[in-house]
Amino acid sequence: MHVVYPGSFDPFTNGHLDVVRRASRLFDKVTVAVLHNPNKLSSFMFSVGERMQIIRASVADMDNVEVDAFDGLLADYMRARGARIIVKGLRAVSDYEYELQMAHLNRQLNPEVETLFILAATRWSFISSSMIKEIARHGGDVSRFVPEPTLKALNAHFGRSGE
Ligand code: COD
Repeated sequence: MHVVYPGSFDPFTNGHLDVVRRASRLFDKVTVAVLHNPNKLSSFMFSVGERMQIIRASVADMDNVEVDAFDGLLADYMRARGARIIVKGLRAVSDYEYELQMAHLNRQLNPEVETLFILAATRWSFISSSMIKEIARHGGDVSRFVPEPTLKALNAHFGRSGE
């Protein structure tokens, strides 16, 4: 079965990587779908191309994982790809309300689609992309929270050597 794991991934963290790995063990094919937000007001740190590159390098050891980009509605992207399962990660109750709303709306927009939730690994359940950016922005060490390609990209973004 083909599943789609959508997100902003700005940037890709060990929490995201863990969800991809768990999904890749459960399903035949996993598409990591990166939100391409053409809205110029969007505050993504990394371009969609950079985010895709980081993810591709991070998931290179998993044969059944591909990386793609989408814009517009996820429900339409699912239709276009002929995929019926959205995979999401859940960290805490606070994620649940937002994810529940999106899952119901996506089902309304595309009744063929089901959303499945994978529980975050305990050790990564407190990580979010926004916290990683904040720590990195202030010079903190995020190396244990993100894959190597993300670390390199953050160092490059902030003009650090990465040593
Ligand atoms: N451990 C496990 N899972 C995690 C972790 C972690 N540490 N951190 C994040 N996750 C999960 C999130 O819960 C989420 O499921 C996924 O990983 C991606 O997270 P983010 O933060 O990178 O991505 P989001 O939440 O900003 O992505 C939102 C979407 C892009 C999925 C959403 O905005 C969307 O579908 N947009 C398209 C427009 C659309 O269709 N809108 C209507 C929806 S009803």
